[in-house]
Amino acid sequence: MGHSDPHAVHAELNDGLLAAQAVVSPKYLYDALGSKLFEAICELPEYYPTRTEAAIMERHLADIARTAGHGVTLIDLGAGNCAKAARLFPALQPLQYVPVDISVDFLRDAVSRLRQQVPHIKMVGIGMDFSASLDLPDAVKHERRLFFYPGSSIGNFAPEQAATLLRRIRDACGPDGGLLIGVDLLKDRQTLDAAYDDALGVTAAFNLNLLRHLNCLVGADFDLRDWRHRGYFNEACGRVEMHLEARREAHVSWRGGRRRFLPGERIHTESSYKYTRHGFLQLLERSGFGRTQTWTDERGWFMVCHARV
Ligand code: AVI
Repeated sequence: MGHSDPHAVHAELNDGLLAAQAVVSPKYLYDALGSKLFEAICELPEYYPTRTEAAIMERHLADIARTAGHGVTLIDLGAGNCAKAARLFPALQPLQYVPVDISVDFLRDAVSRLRQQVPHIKMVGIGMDFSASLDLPDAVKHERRLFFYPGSSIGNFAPEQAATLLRRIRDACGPDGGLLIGVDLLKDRQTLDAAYDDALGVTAAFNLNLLRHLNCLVGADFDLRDWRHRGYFNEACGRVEMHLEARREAHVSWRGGRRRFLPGERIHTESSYKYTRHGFLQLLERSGFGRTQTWTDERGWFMVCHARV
């Protein structure tokens, strides 16, 4: 397992914090505590994507496995606790499992637990920021590859960046490989607002924890009590947005920089794009995928899609 380059991390965060509209990439939401808070979000009644996707996968598992093909190397992008991929194992019977995640310690624990439960599947955990590069180790390169990108994490990229990542996946999966991806679909505002601003405040804690992570990554001195969570659907942009909003004037410094935030000023921490079925299939096509198959739930809230070149 590896680590992201600390200089690149510092440069990216410094630029984002100093931008006219301050912005921090959502990948920094996932330190060890952030990954645990995200697990808790997935249990919330308001956060429908995880359970809706799981229900689609469970209901259509045999069909999905038949479409994707057995005996593949399963490359799990943003694997987290590896639970979603593990549910595919019985039907898919992968030869090799390669979980990839930026949160290295969290991944290491998950992989060592999973190894004990499923000792017959070879596992290679990779700590990597795959939004920057998908350069996989040689051991992983030669088998038939199925990329697995569930949870609508693709929605956390703007459509152009999403197309870049999808093209990178297409190049890495080769002519006989494929991509199994979960995508959240556009729906009513009330449902979306509640999913990203839950009554218990877990999403607020998840968002605010980003500031703790920044304190640690770049030696910043954010006081979490100066900030509040905002999460809502921006219909014009077809995305849910998360921001951290200054409750009062806040002076923040970090290694190599500082900034004064005025009351009400925001740091944009995440966008979560929602697609129509047609819109996402077009994005796949633009990214070089030709043959696609989709599965959805009765309400049409979420879509699971298999795509090959
Ligand atoms: C990981 N990702 C797809 C989640 C989402 O829905 O955009 C992250 C999340 N943010 C707030 N709640 C969940």
